[in-house]
Amino acid sequence: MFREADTAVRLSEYQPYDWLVDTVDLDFQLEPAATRVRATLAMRPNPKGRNQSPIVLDGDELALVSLRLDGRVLSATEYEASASSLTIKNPPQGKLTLEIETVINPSANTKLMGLFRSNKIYCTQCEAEGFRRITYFPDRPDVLSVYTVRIEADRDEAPFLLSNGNPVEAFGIPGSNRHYAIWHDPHPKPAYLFALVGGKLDYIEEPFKTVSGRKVMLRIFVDPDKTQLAHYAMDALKRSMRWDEKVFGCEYDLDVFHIVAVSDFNMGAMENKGLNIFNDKYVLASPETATDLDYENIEAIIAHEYFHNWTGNRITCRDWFQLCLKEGLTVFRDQEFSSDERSRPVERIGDVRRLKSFQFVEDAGPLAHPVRPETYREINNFYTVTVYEKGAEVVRMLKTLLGERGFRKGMDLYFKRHDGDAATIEDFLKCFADANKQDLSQFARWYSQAGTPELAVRGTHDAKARTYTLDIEQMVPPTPGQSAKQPMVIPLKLGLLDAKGRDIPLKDAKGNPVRDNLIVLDKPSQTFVFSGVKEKPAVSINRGFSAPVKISTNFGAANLLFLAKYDSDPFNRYDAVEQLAMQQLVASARGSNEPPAALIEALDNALDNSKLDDAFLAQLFSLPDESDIAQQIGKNIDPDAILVARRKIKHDIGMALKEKLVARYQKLTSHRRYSPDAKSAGQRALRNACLDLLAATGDTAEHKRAFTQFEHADNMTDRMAALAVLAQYAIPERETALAAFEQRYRNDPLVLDKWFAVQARIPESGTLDRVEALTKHPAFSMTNPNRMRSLIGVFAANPSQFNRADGKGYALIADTVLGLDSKNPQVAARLLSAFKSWRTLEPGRRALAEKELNRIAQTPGLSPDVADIVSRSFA
Ligand code: 0A1
Ligand code: ZN
Repeated sequence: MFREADTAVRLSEYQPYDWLVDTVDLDFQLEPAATRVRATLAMRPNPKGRNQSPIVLDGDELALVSLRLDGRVLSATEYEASASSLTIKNPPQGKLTLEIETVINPSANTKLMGLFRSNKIYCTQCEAEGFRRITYFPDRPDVLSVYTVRIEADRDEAPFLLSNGNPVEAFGIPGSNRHYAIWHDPHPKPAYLFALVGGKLDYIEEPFKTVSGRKVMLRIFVDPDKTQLAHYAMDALKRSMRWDEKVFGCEYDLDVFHIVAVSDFNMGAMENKGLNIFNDKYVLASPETATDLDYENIEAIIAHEYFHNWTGNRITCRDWFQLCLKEGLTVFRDQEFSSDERSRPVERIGDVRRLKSFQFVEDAGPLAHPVRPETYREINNFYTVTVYEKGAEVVRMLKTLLGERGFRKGMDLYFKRHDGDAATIEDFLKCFADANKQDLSQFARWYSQAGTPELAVRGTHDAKARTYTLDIEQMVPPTPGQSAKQPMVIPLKLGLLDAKGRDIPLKDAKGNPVRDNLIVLDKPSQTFVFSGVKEKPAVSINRGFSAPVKISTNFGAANLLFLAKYDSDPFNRYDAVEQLAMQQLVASARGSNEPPAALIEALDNALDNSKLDDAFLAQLFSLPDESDIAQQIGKNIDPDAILVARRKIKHDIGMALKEKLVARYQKLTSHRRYSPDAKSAGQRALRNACLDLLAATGDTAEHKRAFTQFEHADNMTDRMAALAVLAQYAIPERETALAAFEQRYRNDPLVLDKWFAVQARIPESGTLDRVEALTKHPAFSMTNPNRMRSLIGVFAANPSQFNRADGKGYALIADTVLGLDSKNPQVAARLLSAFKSWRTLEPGRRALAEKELNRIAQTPGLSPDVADIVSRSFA
């Protein structure tokens, strides 16, 4: 049923590859169903490898057409070829040239890995192990080569032919309707960064001059009629390039930088050297079709892929266990970019919300794994929130511990020491240790120990001694394969507030100032004494979410309300409101009828505070999600009770603050032209948060308000927000609005995705039938990842409907996973991970979920991707 345990790949078994591949020459004859690939590899024995070894190359669904070594056709006894590997048994142990010819079928490639066609555009995806679906090759990130690529194709079918690096030449082929282009990438790279694109495209271009004065041409290629939608992405690209020069000293290193947007793509985007390929969702935008969140995501993903040019491409990973080396670091870099471009506190709140909503859940369930896993059976399943988001938090902690300058010194050394390398986490950490003369060996546990650390904090004030004492215990919960844990290094920023809400200068027991208001835990239990504290202070701990941990304290509810009103740290001020809401929601889900007085007081107070900006207030006014509440409850979860509790609290807030919310809604009604900038987006976010709470009062006039906004909106953000509000209520306006939306956008797949998603999210028992009916909609396609995720993926994340008490939600997802598995296992496996919290459910639902997981597990012929997730789900 599953792959045998011994097919697992282990970090501890890393061996360098026995051969070096100095250059790779690729020659593509593009044809929709039979593309011929000729690969010429200049190889020599790796001095760091074993002597006298055969050449073993990876393949995946490949058929060998011909094979030569140093120009000579090899006889059948000299090699062994299968769909998944090619072995040259006794190669000469010196420099040699291998010429390999394969034929592949891009049109039949539904896995969207290797060379495939999306909307008639040829394109590739090679990370992590897709290059082996193009030609036989040592498909591992520590084999670096210089690539030259010749692409030939029909001139009409594929007027544009692109690959990595710089263009060398492009000509028509006389006497035929074919043409070709040659590309050369001077930077040695692993095969996963190879890319090719061919098709009918159009582009926008802008020149860019790097700090040192080099001229680069930037181009974004899109479907021929979509160029006007690519300008925001271009703007984000130029800002990213400038920012990376300024903040990290990283300059671009080729003559061109190309981005191509395609509509069938498994992930968000891919950082192929000089030729980034994007899911078009993260390139195309106009006020009419994209929301503020879309603009924000486009900016962040354009930046992320661009930043990979240094963190990922110039310095790549030795093996896939080191994935966080490029991903955690690059997410940290894109988060910093967004913080500098927008509002730092608001970005931090958003990043932490996502971390807690998704990564904390992963870390608490059967799929938990370290930021750097030590074993895997399918690497595709490790592109996770833990590797990416927790990986970024670890880099952030490093910066907190070393300070701004110490961090930059470490990064500078990393770029200097490892440029051109395939590096490890040890290499990375050593740069920070060396540059700062610090021992980071205990800190390294963040990479090897899974699970979210839990802190129990007790504070005591001694009025006589004028001291405040914090006793802190840390515990890392057991996770699959890791029962006992070692103490972690945990940087906690904190503040003590006096009765007027002012920060008391922090001094240690000896009266010395506490640097950066930072304490560092590194033992199971520790005591910190602060002196000169006359009165019992309010305590603000883990400011800015300086460590990704869960904290329980004895500070009490009054402390929270105080922080909500006065904390100088914006993140903790937000977090105090969030905690007040959470306490209320959890109590209510457990049957309490206590009105949310403290929460309403905090929100009321915030509305009156003219110093708080709109985007920040919008965060305060958007309550924890149902799944966040479930996570807090932790076990025996009844999603219906949570839904009721959340609705009730929204109703109570809407009623209590009605006048102020109406006033704010009206004040924020703007007649200016739409602009996606952070300030305008913040105004819209707050206005739409007010609308949502007002509608929660159940007042028909408020539902009308939402419908009016829907009808008169001049931008997608406001239109979509109104539709999302209406969708929560079984009222005639909902169906009217949904029909109008469909009519208006029926030819725009990316916008219809929003329409699918808003319906899949409806928290009503009719949603299952609605979703099933929508799978028959002409615009829906099971094999397009964006469509699939918008409808089925969003349904799987609808807590009350996926977790229906009759188990039909689980059955729908299981059926979809099984139906999709043979076509696109990567997307199927990701959908299956919706079951990751099944053990926390109340017994009835738990049994139903388990039944579906068993049904999947017992299905013969599962892909490695789905087999891996389903087997680990039982941990
Ligand atoms: N390196 C990309 C993520 C990515 C990974 C695998 C893919 O295969 C389908 C595609 C993209 C990033 O971090 O953006
Ligand atoms: Zn990335």
